[in-house]
Amino acid sequence: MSEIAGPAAAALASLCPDNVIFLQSLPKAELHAHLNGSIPIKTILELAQKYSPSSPQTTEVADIIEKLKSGVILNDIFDFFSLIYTLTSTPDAVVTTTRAVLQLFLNPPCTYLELRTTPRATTHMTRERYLAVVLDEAEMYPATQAALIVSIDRRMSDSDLEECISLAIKMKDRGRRVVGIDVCGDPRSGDMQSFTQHLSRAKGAGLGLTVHIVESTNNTTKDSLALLSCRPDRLGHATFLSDELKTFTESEEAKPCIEICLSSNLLCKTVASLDAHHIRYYLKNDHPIAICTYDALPFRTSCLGEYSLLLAQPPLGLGLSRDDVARIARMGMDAAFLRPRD
Ligand code: 6MZ
Repeated sequence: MSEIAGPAAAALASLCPDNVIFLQSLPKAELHAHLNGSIPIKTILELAQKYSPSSPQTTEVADIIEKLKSGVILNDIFDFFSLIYTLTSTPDAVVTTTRAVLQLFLNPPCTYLELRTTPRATTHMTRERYLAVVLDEAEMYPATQAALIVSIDRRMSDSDLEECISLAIKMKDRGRRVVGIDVCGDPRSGDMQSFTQHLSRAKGAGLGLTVHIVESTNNTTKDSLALLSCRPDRLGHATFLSDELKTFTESEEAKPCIEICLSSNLLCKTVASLDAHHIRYYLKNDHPIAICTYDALPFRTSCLGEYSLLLAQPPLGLGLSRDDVARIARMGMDAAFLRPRD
């Protein structure tokens, strides 16, 4: 497992060995992890070397990794993804990254992983090939351990959306382990109204739906309402949920589970402190939540690290009881699209 740093590492280091064993022993689901945001440091450095030892990309990756190791937060995460994409444009590189990420999460402490990724066409592969390669790796694990969510990016055109949703449905219908659709990407882009017909089609075909929603102050209420109108099963972040959006979310018969990513919120400063974190609101209101890593690479975290933030005493953690942490872990398992315990 790649070493962690930042708030998650500090919380984990503050726990007594007994509490670490307790967290390790809890059945835990990782439901919000982006494949290309979760590549272990060792793997990304190897990929950079393989790409070309003396290329500017290799030097840039090495520089960024050094910065991440010393606790620097990336100013533009999308520039970072563009760089990663250069290194992972072949089927072989996708095999390497997927295998490494699955190992990262599924060597304990994580019990079940719903990995998400955006089907990417390059000069070396089609979107279909990309998805098939990722699925081949995920399906080496039992269905009770690993499944795939197909991400669609807010910047996608109508025809890209059509292609990605059709691929996800086709794969699922062929018995491949695609369990849901995610809407992700830069919240400043895209018109979510034009996404709704595609999302409804995916839901109608039996796929789960999760959407990034109000993760920053850049999201518009119009876009959020359009996404909520598709009745997502889960919501990514929901950090800046207005009263209007809260009413919408809480009136649902089955309340959508909120995917909470504590380290990312602290590091990106979308919450001022753990004390002010919206997780407290959801816990108080008995609203289902799941604890997730999001992008383990730039946020230097892990599943165990995120759970440590629940149990550690303030100011390093939320100071929750073991019973509360066990309840939260159960909520995460219950929110899985594949329902691994069924
Ligand atoms: C917004 C993010 C993200 O799909 O290529 N993604 N979108 N904000 C973030 N963090 C603050 N982290 C990841 O993984 C990378 C893609 O996931 C989304 C972006 O669309 C990014 O291109 P995959 O595996």
